[in-house]
Amino acid sequence: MILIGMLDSPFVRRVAVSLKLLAMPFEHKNWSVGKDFELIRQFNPLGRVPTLVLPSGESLIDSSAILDFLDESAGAQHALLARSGQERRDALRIISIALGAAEKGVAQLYERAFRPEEKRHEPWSERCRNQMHGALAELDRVAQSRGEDWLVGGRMSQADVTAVCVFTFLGDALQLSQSWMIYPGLGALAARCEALPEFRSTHVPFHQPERALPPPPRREGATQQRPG
Ligand SMILES: N[C@@H](CCC(=O)N[C@@H](CS)C(=O)NCC(=O)O)C(=O)O
Repeated sequence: MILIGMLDSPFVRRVAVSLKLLAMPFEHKNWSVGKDFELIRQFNPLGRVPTLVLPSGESLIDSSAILDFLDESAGAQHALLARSGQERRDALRIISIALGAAEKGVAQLYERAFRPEEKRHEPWSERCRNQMHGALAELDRVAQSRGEDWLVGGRMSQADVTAVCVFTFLGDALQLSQSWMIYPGLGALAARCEALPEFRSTHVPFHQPERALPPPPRREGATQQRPG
């Protein structure tokens, strides 16, 4: 299997961590949604990551669909998400809140990365920031209520993987240096997970994506953007 996308994306990373937890070997293509947009579009008409290419050549699109396939392949005993019942509902609630926080974080980043300065709209970014913090506060409340336990059930699940990938991403990408103090429950869970080899080997520094749109006219003395 080939996993397409940079690991600084929480969506890509939660798939990479899951592949490793499920002991499924894969090749990784570290392609950027900025500079490698056209290459990614050959496998995913949306030009988004993660995309998982199966040995048959079939491309799976969207992290949730990919994880669904991985769980099905792993079998119910190893799957990272319960198949039914309260545990599944609780995990899906946490995962949806975490993915929502990630989307709101990405929206803030793209406002900076893909929009010229004069077209940025601060009230929109402010709304995204509030939504992101609302989601993180709820995840933190759940984490604190679980104490030393995993977020759902008696073992690590997709809820933990996704919540931690998102929390670490937002801390790195939006420089939320205080995030471990503001969200101590999530911080403790992240510390526990990030120490594991599956997380350590997939943690990379955040790179701002390079704009995939036509570049703006060059200004005298303008500094060059780092490739994403
Ligand atoms: N719902 C998607 C979200 C994936 C996503 O937003 N990926 C970002 C990278 S962090 C992306 O591909 N951005 C490029 C774009 O949307 O144009 C998933 O869970 O896979």
